Amino acid sequence: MDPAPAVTVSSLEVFLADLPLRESFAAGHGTTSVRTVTVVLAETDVGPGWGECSALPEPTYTAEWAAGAFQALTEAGPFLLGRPLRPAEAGAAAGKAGVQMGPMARACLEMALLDAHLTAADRSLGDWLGATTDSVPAGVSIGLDSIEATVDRAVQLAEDGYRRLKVKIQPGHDLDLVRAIRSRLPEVELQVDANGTYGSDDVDHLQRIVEAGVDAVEQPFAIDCPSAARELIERLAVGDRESRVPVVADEAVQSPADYEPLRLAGAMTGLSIKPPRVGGFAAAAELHDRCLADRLPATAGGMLETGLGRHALAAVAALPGFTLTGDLSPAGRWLAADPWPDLSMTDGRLSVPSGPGVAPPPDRELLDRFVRTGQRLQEPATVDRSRQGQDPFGSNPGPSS
Ligand code: OSB
Ligand code: MG
Repeated sequence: MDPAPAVTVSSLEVFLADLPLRESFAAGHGTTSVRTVTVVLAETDVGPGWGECSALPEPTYTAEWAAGAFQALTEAGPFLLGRPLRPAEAGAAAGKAGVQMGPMARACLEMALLDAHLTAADRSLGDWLGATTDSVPAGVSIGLDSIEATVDRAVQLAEDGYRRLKVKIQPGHDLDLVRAIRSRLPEVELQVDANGTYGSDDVDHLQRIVEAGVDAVEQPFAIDCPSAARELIERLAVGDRESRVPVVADEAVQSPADYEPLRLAGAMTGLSIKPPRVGGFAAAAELHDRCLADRLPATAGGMLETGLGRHALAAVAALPGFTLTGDLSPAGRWLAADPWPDLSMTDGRLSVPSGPGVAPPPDRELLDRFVRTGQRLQEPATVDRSRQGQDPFGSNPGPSS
């Protein structure tokens, strides 16, 4: 992966859109009922590029949320216009100018600038990243629900062709659920994701859950509980290394800098790489390379993205270190309406996008229909720091329609 060249942004549009979900998605960290999402359109010297910010509607999963990211990106905009910026450095450039953004907002800027560059260069994201396959096995996440409903859903999704199911668990809703799924689906690759809801007293119990037939455990313990993760990993260290059930870090790794301390503490034996959570594609590729060097299995994690983010995820998942099946389902698994073209699934696999850029552009009319608010930042920009602290939506002109 060569560093993408700098592009110069002439205008940045930031949108906050409320996309309908097919069903609520409940997890240990909270419930998402409408997929409010922040997206940007950067007009650059080489053409337009789109970026998606994966922050959820509320700050439940990590500290970022969609409307906060909307404000951060809107405030960052004026500092980004009219000068050459490498995609992976745009967020840091805004930070130096005094607008600090979380990893998901920074990743959104990187995606938009990289999309502009790759589209102009007629190159796909997978090609730029160094993808080694043209299709990836499909995996799907299942939110918290009753045992009966979850088992029915699991059976249906396995029939649809999904190779891996990732089931959300939380204390009091775990062992019986895993046993019920296993009795109906003895062969399926089964992962559980607790979103950090267990504590250091739960190591025995988690071991029992794993022994009921789980192939990977994602973020069982709270981020500030690495010693419990280490203890569980020690319990699971039986047999040869390759066949051990990995304890996968998700929320615990929010930048490449989080990786080495956690690995050295013996607190992770697998990593969910979500480009937005770790600050973008360059950061995700760096983490991927470390996983490969350390023989730590990686999985490509989803964030209930639109087709744009899902195109990106499928490209990232085509790197060779992703040996655990990821959250690789089409956006339509969650979204009832989506301005972006979706991925399609054939025989339990998704093709890695091969078209130019990150994804094809959205249907603007459909996007406008769901946009709650939008801001267009254009040169010559007057940087007015006194705007800080004001209601970011107060003087909003709304979407163009
Ligand atoms: O913990 O992996 C998670 C979605 C939103 C926030 C956190 C998580 C998830 C998922 C992935 O489980 C669902 C998907 O995008 O398919
Ligand atoms: Mg997770």
